[in-house]
Amino acid sequence: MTKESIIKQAYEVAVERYASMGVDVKDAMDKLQKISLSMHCWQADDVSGFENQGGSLTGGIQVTGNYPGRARTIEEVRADVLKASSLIAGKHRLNLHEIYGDFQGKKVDRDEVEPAHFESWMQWAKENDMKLDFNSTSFSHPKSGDLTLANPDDDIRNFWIEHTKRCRWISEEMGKYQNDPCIMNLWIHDGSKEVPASRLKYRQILEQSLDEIFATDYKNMKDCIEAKLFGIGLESYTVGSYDFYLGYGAKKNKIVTLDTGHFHLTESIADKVSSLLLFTPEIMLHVSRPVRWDSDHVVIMSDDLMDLAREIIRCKALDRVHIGLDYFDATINRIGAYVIGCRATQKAFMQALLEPSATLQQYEAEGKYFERLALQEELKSLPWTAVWDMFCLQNDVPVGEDYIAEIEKYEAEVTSKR
Ligand code: RNT
Ligand code: ZN
Repeated sequence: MTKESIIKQAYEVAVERYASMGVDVKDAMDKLQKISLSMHCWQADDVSGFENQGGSLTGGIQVTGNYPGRARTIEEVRADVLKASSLIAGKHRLNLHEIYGDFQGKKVDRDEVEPAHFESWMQWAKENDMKLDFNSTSFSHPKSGDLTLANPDDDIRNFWIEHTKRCRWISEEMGKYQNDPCIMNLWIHDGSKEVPASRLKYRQILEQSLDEIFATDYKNMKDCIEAKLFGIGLESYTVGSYDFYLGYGAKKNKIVTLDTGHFHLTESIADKVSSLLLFTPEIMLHVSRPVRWDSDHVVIMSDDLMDLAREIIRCKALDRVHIGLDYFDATINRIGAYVIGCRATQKAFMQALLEPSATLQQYEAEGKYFERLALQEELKSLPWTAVWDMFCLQNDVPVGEDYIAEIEKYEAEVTSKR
C-alpha cells in the first residue's frame, strides 16, 4: 500500500467515526481551509529588522540563541517566509513590523516612515497571494527608553505619536492595495523597573496619546491594542496593562490583542474570548508560548492552545478573531520554528472543529455532567490525526514528520551558507 492510500483509508474510517457522533468532517476541513494565520515576519531574523543593522533589541523583550542561518536581508526574510509557507497548508497572511521597511540603505527615522517604504512588500505579497498586517515599532531605537507614548517629555511622546500615526497611514495603504483590511497592532513596552510614585500619571498620558493617534478614521485598516504583564527591566509596572487596554478598547471600540504570553501563567486566555466578544468589536491573537515567563517559545499543540481554539469555535467567532503568531526562538532552525508553530495552531483548530459541541451543550443543559466530562475525555482519542493527514495531503504539503527533511534540505542548501 502506498502512503497516500493508507492516509485515504484512515481518513474514510475517521469520517465514519465522526459521523457516528454527528460531526461532519468535510465541513470541519472546509472551515480549517479558510483559517488564515497571520505569520509574524520577525521569527526569521530574531526581531532585527532592516533599520539598525547590528543594533540591539530593547523594549523588555529578548531573543535567546544563536543558531546559524538568521535572515539578514529583506530578500532572505522573504525567501524564508515562502519556504515556511510551502510547508503549511492553506493561505496565510504576513505580519510586518515597521522596522522591516524597504529603506534601501537610507536612514529613515521612525517619524519619517511612509507607505513608499512598504511598496515592495505590497507588490511581493500580491505576487505571492499573501495579505499583509502591520505593527508600529517602539523598541530598539535611541528614543525607546522606558517610556514612549506615555512619556511626560513632549518631544519624545510626540515623536512616537507621529510614528504611530504614520504606521496607521501605512496600514491603510496596505489595506487598500490588497483590497482587504490590514490589521495594525500597537504594542509599546512602556513601564518601569520599580513601582512609580504615580501609576495613574502615565496611563493618563497614554490615553491622551492614543486619542490623538486614533483621531483619523480609516476604512482599510483595523486598530488593535496589545497589553502586557511586564517587560525585562520593567518588571514592576506596565503602563499598557490588560485592564488599561480592555477599558480603552471597550470604550473606544478598538480590538484588543491577546498575546498568550502576556498574562499570569495560570490565567486562562481562552476564558477571555467570550467576554471580549461581548464588549469589543473583534479579537486579535498573538499565539505564543510562555515558559515560566513571557519567553516567546515556539508554539506547540498544548492544552492551553487547544482550549483557546475550542473556545473560538464554540463561540462561532472565526470571523471575528484574527489569529496571529508571536514567538521568536533563535536556538533552532527558524524556518522549522515557523512550521512547527503554524501547524500546531492548525492542529488545535482542527480538533476544535471536530468537536460535537451540540451534544456537549445538550448534556450540560440537562445537567448530565458525568456524560459531558466522559465525552470530552473520549474526544481526545478520536482519529483526528487521520483527518489532519488528509488535510495536508489535499493541500499538497508534507504529511506528518515529512517536513523535517524538507527543512534540513533548505538548511543545507540555503541557510547554512549565510
Ligand atoms: C512583546 C509583544 C509584541 C512583540 C512584537 C515583536 O512582548 O508580544 O507583540 O512580540 O511586536
Ligand atoms: Zn505579542
